[in-house]
Amino acid sequence: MKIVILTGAGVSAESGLGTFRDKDGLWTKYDLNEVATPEGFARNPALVHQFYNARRSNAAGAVPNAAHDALARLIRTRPDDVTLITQNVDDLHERAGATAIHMHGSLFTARCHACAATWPAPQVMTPNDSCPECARPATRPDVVWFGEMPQHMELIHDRLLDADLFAAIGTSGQVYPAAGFVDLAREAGAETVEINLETTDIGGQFDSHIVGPASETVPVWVD
Ligand code: BV8
Repeated sequence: MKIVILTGAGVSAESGLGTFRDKDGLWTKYDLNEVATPEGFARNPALVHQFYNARRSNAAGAVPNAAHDALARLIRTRPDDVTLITQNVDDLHERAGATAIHMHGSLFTARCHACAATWPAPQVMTPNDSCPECARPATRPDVVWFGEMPQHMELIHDRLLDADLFAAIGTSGQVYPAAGFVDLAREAGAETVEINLETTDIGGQFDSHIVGPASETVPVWVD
């Protein structure tokens, strides 16, 4: 049985990392147009680096929770059946021992927007850092901003169309194309389950719902 899992910020919430759209979420503190778009970066790279430096530091200090551990356990026991896709840019799935497809990139990778080279991100990035490949002062966090193409979409598309079971864990279903993955999975005839604190705006697309905090619901669902 082929299982495709999509995670969002809710899976890292109990590790102390902020979500985006919950009460006092990140988008209530920052204007996403200023810190999560190429235009915002062009206008004020220092603000964008400050936003991601703070999140990189929080993520580095966070610890995977029982949901990350349970997903890593599932992948370890069924490596050929499970595809884990995450919208998150933290590395908690990896630190729990799972391999995840990062469709929105990673806080821990830097990229050169001149030559597209990538390298492990330093703890603190500034607009004056120069690219280790081409030496131009053109570095950015390797994350996918609004208006940019998410990463690994072909692979993701193939896995969704081959899914027998699709689970969306801790995501509000507000951001595309991730919010449309459940439709692709349903097209493939997959059974679909939404695991969240609440039923989301796309909740009607799922066959079933498991409501509760991921650190409690995911280990039970996995086992
Ligand atoms: C693109 C950057 C095209 C990294 C982010 C239709 C089709 C295609 C595109 C669009 C479309 N309509 C609109 C668009 C444009 C746009 C979009 O979707 N806009 C929205 C706002 C309407 N999409 C894009 O721009 C995407 N790009 O489409 O490109 C293209 C094509 C060709 C060539 C070029 C371009 C790019 C989208 C990626 C944007 N980058 N972030 C970062 O800073 O992290 S998105 C941002 O939202 C985050 O990255 C996050 O990954 C994403 C989704 O958020 P969630 O993870 O769901 O978090 P949220 O806070 O919303 O929800 C948390 C959930 O957890 C809640 O449901 C809560 O109940 C639950 N929860 C909380 N605690 C717990 C819990 N659950 C369980 N347990 C708990 N304890």
